[in-house]
Amino acid sequence: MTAALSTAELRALDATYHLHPFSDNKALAAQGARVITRAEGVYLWDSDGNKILDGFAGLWCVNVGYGRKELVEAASKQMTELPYYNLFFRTTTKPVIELSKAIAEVAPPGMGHVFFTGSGSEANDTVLRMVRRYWDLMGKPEKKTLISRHNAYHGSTVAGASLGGMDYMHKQGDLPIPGITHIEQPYWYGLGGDMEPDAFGLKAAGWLEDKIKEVGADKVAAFIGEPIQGAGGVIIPPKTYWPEIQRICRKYDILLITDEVICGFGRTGSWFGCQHFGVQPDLMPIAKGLSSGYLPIGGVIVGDRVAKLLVEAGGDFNHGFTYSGHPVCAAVALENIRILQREGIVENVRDRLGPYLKQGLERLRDHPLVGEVRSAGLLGAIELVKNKATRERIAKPGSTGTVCRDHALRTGLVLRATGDTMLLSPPLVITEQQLDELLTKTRTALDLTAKDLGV
Ligand code: PXG
Repeated sequence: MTAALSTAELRALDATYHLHPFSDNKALAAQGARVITRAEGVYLWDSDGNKILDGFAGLWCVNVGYGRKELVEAASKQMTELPYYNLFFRTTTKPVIELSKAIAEVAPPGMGHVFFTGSGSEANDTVLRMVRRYWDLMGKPEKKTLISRHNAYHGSTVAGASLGGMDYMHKQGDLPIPGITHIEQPYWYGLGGDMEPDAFGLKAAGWLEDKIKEVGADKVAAFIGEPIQGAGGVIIPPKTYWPEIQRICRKYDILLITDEVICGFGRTGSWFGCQHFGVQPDLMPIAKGLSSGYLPIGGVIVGDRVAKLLVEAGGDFNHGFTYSGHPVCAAVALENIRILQREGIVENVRDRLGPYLKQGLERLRDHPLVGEVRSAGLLGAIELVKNKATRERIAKPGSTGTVCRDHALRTGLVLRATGDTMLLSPPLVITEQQLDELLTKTRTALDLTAKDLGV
C-alpha cells in the first residue's frame, strides 16, 4: 500500500497514527519524520532517494552492516522450521542451545551461562531481579541496593530507567524506584579539571567506595556500569578506573555488572568492553550487536559464581518473557556471531579500523569548535566548545550539537548528538575509505556549524 505514497503522504500518516519513542511528537509532526526506506552495507536511503552514510549503525547496533543475506536466510529457515516455541515448561529449542554455547565461547572465561530476553532493557530488569535473588540465596537479603552512575543508560523500562542516570527520564514517572542510587561518572574532560587522567580515574572509582560506605556494604548488592557510557556521551574512563572499581567491588563483596549492550560484540575492538579494560564482571547484560539489530534479542551473560548458586540452590527463578530466547531471533544472533568470527571483524576493529578512526579524529582537533576527541575501537566522540583552553561550553547547551547533527545529515551523514558532543558508532564493517568519507563529512558539518555561530 505504502509503495506508491509520496514522502509527504507518508509523513502525514506517520504524524496521524504513530507516537515516536523519545520524541516531542508535536514538533516532529510539524517538521516531518525522515522516512528510511532501504539500506546496504554502511549506507541508508530515504524516501526522497538521498544516500546517507550511517555513522551510528542504526542505534549503536548494526555491527555487521546492512543487507546481510546470511541473516535473512537464517531467519527464513528458522521461521519455516519452528517460528516460535517457549522455554518455560521443560522445553528448549536448537537455536537457543547453539546460541548459548556460542556466547559462552566468546565470553570471558568463567561466564558460561546465558539468560535470554527480548531487549537490553529487559536484560537490565533481569539483572536487578537476579542480583537480589543471588543475595537472598546467600542468606543476605538485606544486600539489595544497586549503585549506578549519573548519565548512565540502562534502558527505558521502570528498572532500566531507574538504573540509568538520566535526570530527564527520572522526572517522568517517579523514578528511580527505591534501592537504586547513583554516583558521578568518570568523565575526565568534563569533571577532571587539571588532574592527570589516570589520577582522575582513581578518584572517580573512589566515589564508589564513598557511596558503599554511605549506604553500608552489608546493604549493597551490586555496581552496574557501561564499560564506556554510550548515550551519556561516549565517556571513556581513564585506564585506571575499571581495575580500581573491580578492586573495590571485591573488597566489599559486591557484584560487578558491566552493561555490554553497546560495547559487546566487537564495538571496542574486543568481544566485550570489560575485556578492553581488563576486568572480570559477574553479570553482563547484552543486546544490540548480539543480532546486529536484525531482530530484537537481548540477554544476561551470567558468571559462574551467580549461575552456580542459582542452579544448585535456587529452585524456581520466577522470571522470564514470552520471547526469552525466541528461536528466530536466536538463529539470527547465532549466524551474526558466526559472521563476526568468520570475517575477523572484531580483530579488524582492534588492529586497523579503531586506530584509523583515532588518527582521523585527532586531525579534527585543529578545528575551532573542537575541544576534545576520544575513541575506543569504533566508538568515538567529538566535544564542541566555545573556548578550547578553558573548555568553556557554548552558551545554550545542546543547541550546537543539534545544529551540527542537522548539517551532517544534509551532508549525507548520520551523527548522534548528546548535548554538544557528537557521537560516532559506525557499522564494524566500514572500510578505511568509508571512514575517510565519514571524517570528511564530519569536518564539513563542523565548518557549517562554525559558520552559523560566526566562529
Ligand atoms: N543498556 C545500554 C548500555 C544501552 O545503550 C540499553 C541498555 C537498553 O536496550 P534496549 O534494547 O531496551 O533499548 C541500551 C539502549 C540513544 C539510545 O539515544 C540508546 C539506547 C536506546 C535508545 C536510545 O543513544 N541504548
